[in-house]
Amino acid sequence: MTTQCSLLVSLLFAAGALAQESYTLGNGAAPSGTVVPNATSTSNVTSFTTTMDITVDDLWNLYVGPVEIAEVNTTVEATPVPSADLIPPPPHFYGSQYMGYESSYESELYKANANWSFPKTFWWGVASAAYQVEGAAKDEGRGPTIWDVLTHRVTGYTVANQTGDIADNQYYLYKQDIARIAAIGTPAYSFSIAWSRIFPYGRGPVNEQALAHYEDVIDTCIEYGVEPIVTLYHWDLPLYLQNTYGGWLSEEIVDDFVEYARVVFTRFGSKVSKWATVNEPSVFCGTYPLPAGYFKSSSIPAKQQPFYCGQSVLLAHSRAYRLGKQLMPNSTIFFKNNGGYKIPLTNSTADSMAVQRAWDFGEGLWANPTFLGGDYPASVKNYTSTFLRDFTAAEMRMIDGSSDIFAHDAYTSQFTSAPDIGIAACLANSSDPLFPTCANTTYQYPASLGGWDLGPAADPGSPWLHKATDWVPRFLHYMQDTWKPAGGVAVTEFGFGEPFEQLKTILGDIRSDYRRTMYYHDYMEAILQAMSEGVNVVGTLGWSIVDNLEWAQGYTVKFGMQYVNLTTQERSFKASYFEYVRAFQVYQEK
Ligand code: GBH
Repeated sequence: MTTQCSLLVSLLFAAGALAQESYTLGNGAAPSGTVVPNATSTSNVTSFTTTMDITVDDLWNLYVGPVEIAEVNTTVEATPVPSADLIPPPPHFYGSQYMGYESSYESELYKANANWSFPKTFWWGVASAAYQVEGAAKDEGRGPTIWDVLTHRVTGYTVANQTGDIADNQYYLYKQDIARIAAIGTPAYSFSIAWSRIFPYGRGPVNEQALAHYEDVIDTCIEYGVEPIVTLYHWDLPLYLQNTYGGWLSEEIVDDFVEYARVVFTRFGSKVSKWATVNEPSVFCGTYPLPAGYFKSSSIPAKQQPFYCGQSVLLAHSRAYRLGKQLMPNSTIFFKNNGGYKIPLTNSTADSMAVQRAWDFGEGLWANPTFLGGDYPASVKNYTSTFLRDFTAAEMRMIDGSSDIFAHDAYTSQFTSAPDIGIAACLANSSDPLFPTCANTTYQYPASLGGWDLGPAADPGSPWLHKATDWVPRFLHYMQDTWKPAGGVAVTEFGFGEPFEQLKTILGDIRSDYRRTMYYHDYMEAILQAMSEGVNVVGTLGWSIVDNLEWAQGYTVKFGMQYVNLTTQERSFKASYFEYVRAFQVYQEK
């Protein structure tokens, strides 16, 4: 790309050298014109602010530095999946019963549960996200994102400073990945598009090469009979937008996001009918404030930043939704919410109040505006109205009803309770670590009940995740009863980080992922049960198609239903993948 964009920068020079980590970005008044930063040594720290024209290469060089390059860096054609790769584990290998079967031992008693079924229209598949699987960090015009900076520059942000530079190299290996999931019988693949591939600066010039790339990913899915489900934003914010106006902290992002959505919807709208705008706003808004010193700084108090982000997200999502429905009237458009089922730790009034606050500041922050009238839950509003502007009546109308389904990344559950000091005392102290939610969580029963985990723990690198599938039917009822989504509930991510999987060296051991298999087995039963009780569950997406960059955990926690040998990039199906597929083989109407 030869185009340049202007960036307003404050450069801070430390004595002796231009340490790339040491500059800060500010928003002071700036002289215009191009000023080339000059790194001559001075005895004092000085700073100046300027506007300079900056190329995508400049962005990489200044803010990220060199990236690793994969050996394979052109698109690879698929080869047939060997039939030996598609042999499921022996039936009783796990000691588990087939779903809903009355006995796992006597074959004549194998009988599916007559009350359970998935309708033909139920959609299901596996999921991924661009930065976690693609690699090809700088290739074909991709602009840097905040995650390139976090992984490359912020020491210790990820385990062993691991990056997504190469990851699973899916940018070049997608044909094989799609062929494999088709071969095992997966009808849908949910992936995200990297905003900074389409718009290297997040705004401005469009990169046709990236559009052509994703077009081929989509066409390849269709060719293999796999429905493409596309997410526009899975946390990989174009760096330029962060450094120009603070990214999601500014409502300026709304126009840029909607323009990005317009380009992608227009290009792919005839081929893709299920779209997620944003993935898990609680999580990416929760990453604000970003680490100091690497990005444009903000004067917004730290605890308020996630809510400024949230305001922008609700506006950006709902406007993109309205545009999407105009361009693609038959599409299903939604955002992906996230959070665990909140179980009151005790039956005290304080704990049930804490549970409500946890729903409000977790799912409700996004779901109440979207499904219940356009505004925040009262407890949230009570806090945010002290610093955020109100939505206008027109904005509330735009936000209300802006999701066709309730899409939830519903991995786990947690016990929820009032803070030890009480909710009122927590609310009175804005520096309390639990403020402003003022609810505590734990994964253990109280000591009086033995202190047991509510279910088996995932890898210690994912302490937030326990297998809590017993609670899934209630969770699904809760979502339907609370937010009453017209188009039903979809579990758009669920999965399990098999404990210590990264330590295993024998492929057979890795593939025999007992706990993850049990997780999928029991989770699918829980969904079938909830459906038989009247919950309108419409789809599921298992996380993940392959082991990938687990954000701060790097490659040390594995969520893949396929193992990836990161040296050879070879993939292998794990037992859990077969178990997930089997739920549909047994229960989906033909
Ligand atoms: C999903 O989030 C993501 O969409 C996906 O990218 C990711 O790979 C997958 O989960 C597996 O983790 O470490 O205690 O601060 C799931 C919801 C919310 C779970 C944030 C981890 C951090 C908890 N995530 N949470 S903690």
